[in-house]
Order: sequence, then structure tokens, then C-alpha cells
Amino acid sequence: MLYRALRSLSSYLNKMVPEVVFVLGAPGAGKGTQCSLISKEYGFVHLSAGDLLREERQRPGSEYGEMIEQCIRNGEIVPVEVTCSLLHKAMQKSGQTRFLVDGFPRNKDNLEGWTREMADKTKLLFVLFFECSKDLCTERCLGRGAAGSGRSDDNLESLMKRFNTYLNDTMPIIEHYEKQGLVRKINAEVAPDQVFEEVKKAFNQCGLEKLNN
Ligand code: UP5
Ligand code: MG
Repeated sequence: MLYRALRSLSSYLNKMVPEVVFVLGAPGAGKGTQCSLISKEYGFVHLSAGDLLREERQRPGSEYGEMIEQCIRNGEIVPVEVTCSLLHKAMQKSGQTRFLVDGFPRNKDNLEGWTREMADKTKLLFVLFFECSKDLCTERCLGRGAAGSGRSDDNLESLMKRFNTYLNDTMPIIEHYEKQGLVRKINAEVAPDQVFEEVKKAFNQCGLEKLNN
């Protein structure tokens, strides 16, 4: 009797551990676009590290605003203490237990910081990796800039820097997770709905079910 009660308590507590899917890929690969679709269909909370940093940059009185803007414009990565704390706060504020962490971890500092602060508090389900060529990604980001995104990094100069950072710093993180068998690679060079078909396969293979709409 006591054993059964303890087992169901332990199973209940296990369910409370926030589950995380990291979403990685080059600038403009379509991480944000796909996260919106996943969020609607599977009920995950979409946390874009880039969006959280842009919000923090705009927050009156933020001590990090200027540093964040410098990093974003130069395609450099903000120190993990700042990003990890924004992610953690957003997770707590949501009151939910399933998260898409979009655009993070993107370098060794990010990975070490997350491991230190969050790995024990969360369960990493897998890493979605959107593969897309540099030319196509550049075209998409420049198109978005021309359409009035207002992003200070949607210009050719910033994009070249963002790509260098992606290749030098983020690819090794994807390889790190690949060695652990955690990466689900998706071709992101096709139309958004076709990309999403592949995403759904990755979620279904992991036993994640759609919401009943
Ligand atoms: N689009 C999307 N999918 C398409 C498709 N299949 N076919 C055709 N067009 C498609 O899409 C980009 C554009 O392409 C849009 O116009 C879209 O309609 C179209 P989006 O879904 O926005 O792509 P995404 O991969 O999210 O591109 P984003 O520009 O957001 O990627 P980044 O990784 O560069 O940007 P992020 O906001 O994550 O980071 C910005 C900066 O913040 C970083 O460079 C860094 O300086 C800083 N940062 C950190 O320091 N730490 C972090 O942890 C995160 C960010
Ligand atoms: Mg994005």
C-alpha cells in the first residue's frame, strides 16, 4: 500500500520536471516559424532566447541593454548568466512544464551554464536541428529585414558575423548532442508546411502527442 503510494507520488513528481526541446539551426533556418507551429499543435511553450534578450534590451533600466545590443549587432553570444536567467524566469512565469528553447545553447559557455544551473531541474527530450544553406538563410533574413523586421542584425554585415559564430561556436554544440543520439535533423530548405511534416514525425517518434483541438 505504502509502496504503491510512493510509486505514484514519484511518478507524479517525475511529470512535474519541466521537459525541454532545444531548437537549433543557422540564422534564418526557420526556428521561430516552426516553434510557433509546434507550440500550437503540441502545447509546448515557445521560449526564444533571442526574443528574451531583445525584450531585456528594451526594458527600461536594464543593466544589460547596451551589452546585449552590441552582441546582437555583432553576431556574438551574450554571456550565459544573462540568457539562462531570462530562460529560467520565463519558464517559472509560464507555470507550464513543456518548453521549446529556441536558439540556445549556442556555444560552450551556454552549454556549461545550462548544465550547471538547469540540467538537474529539467529533462532534455531531444534537439531539433534545422539544416539550411547559408545562401538560403541569408536570403530569408535579408528579405525579412527588407520587409521591416526592425531587427538590427538583419543586414549583410551582421549576417556574415552571425554565420561565422554559428559555424565556429554552435555547430560543435550540435555535434556534442549528436554524439549522445539526441539530435533530430530536419531539412529546412522546403516550404514551412513541409518542414513541419518532418517536425511532427520527430515529435511523434518521441511519443509526444498532439493537443486535442
Ligand atoms: N522562413 C522561415 N521558414 C521558411 C521556409 N521554410 N521557407 C521560406 N521562408 C521561411 O525565419 C526567418 C525568415 O525566413 C522569416 O522571414 C520567415 O518567414 C522565413 P525564422 O523562423 O525567424 O528563422 P530563425 O531560425 O528563427 O531566424 P533568426 O534570425 O531568429 O535566427 P537567429 O538564430 O540568428 O536569431 P536569434 O533571435 O535566435 O538570435 C539573435 C542573436 O541574439 C544572436 O545572433 C546572438 O547575438 C543573440 N543570442 C545570444 O547571445 N544567445 C542566445 O542564446 C540566443 C541569441
Ligand atoms: Mg528566431
